Amino acid sequence: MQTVIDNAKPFSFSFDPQSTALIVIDMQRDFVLKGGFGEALGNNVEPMSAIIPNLQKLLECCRKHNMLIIHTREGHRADLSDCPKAKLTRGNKTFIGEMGPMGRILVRGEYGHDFIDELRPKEGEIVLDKPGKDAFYATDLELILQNKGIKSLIVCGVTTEVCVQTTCRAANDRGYELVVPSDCTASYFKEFYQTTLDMITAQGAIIGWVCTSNDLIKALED
Ligand code: C5J
Repeated sequence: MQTVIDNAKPFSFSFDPQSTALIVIDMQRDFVLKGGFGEALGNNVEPMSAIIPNLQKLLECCRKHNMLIIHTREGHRADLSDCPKAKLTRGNKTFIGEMGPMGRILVRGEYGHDFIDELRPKEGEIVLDKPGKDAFYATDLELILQNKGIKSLIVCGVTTEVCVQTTCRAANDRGYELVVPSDCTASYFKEFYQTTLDMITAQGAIIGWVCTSNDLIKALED
C-alpha cells in the first residue's frame, strides 16, 4: 500500500513501507559526543545530539510498521589496511587510528566507534560497517536491499553534507527513491546543512525528497 507525504519538498513523496528501508547513518559516539572525532576536529557537536529524540520517534514508528532498519558505522580495521592514505592524512591535527578519549578514532571495536546509547540497534536490525562516506562503497548494502525487495529509502543521521548526502547520491544513481527527514539529520555547519537539503530537492527532486519527521510519521500512522 502506498503511503504519501503530501508536504514533502519539492512535491509529495509516495512510498510503500513494505519496500522501504530506514537507514540511520553513523550515529556514533565519535561524531555525536564531546571528546569524539567530530569535536577533536574543532566542531561544535551540539547539533548532533539535538536530533536524537526525533530519530528515536522515527525509529519507533518504523519498527512498529515492520520496516527494514539499517544502522551504519563509519570506521576501519585496527591495522587501518582499509583506510586510504588520502583519508588517513586528513584532519585538524587529529587523525583516524590515533588514541582519543574514547579509544582509537574511527577504529572498529573501539568505544568511540560504536553507536550512541540512545540509538542502539535492536536485535534483528542490520548493522553495516562502512569504510567510506558512501554506505554502498565496499559494503553489501546493495545486495541486502535487493534481497529484501527495497525500492525506497528514508535516509537520516550524520553528517548531512558528508555521509548522508554521499549515500543519497549513490542511492539515487542505483535507482532508489529517497526522502530525508530534515530534523533527523545534522551537520556541524549550519550553512552546509541547509544547502545540502536544497541540493537534494533542487531541479524537481534531482536526488530525492525532504520532509519533517512529523509529516513522515503522520503519513505512516494514517
Ligand atoms: C564524516 C560522516 N563527517 N559520517 N563522516 O566524516 O559524515
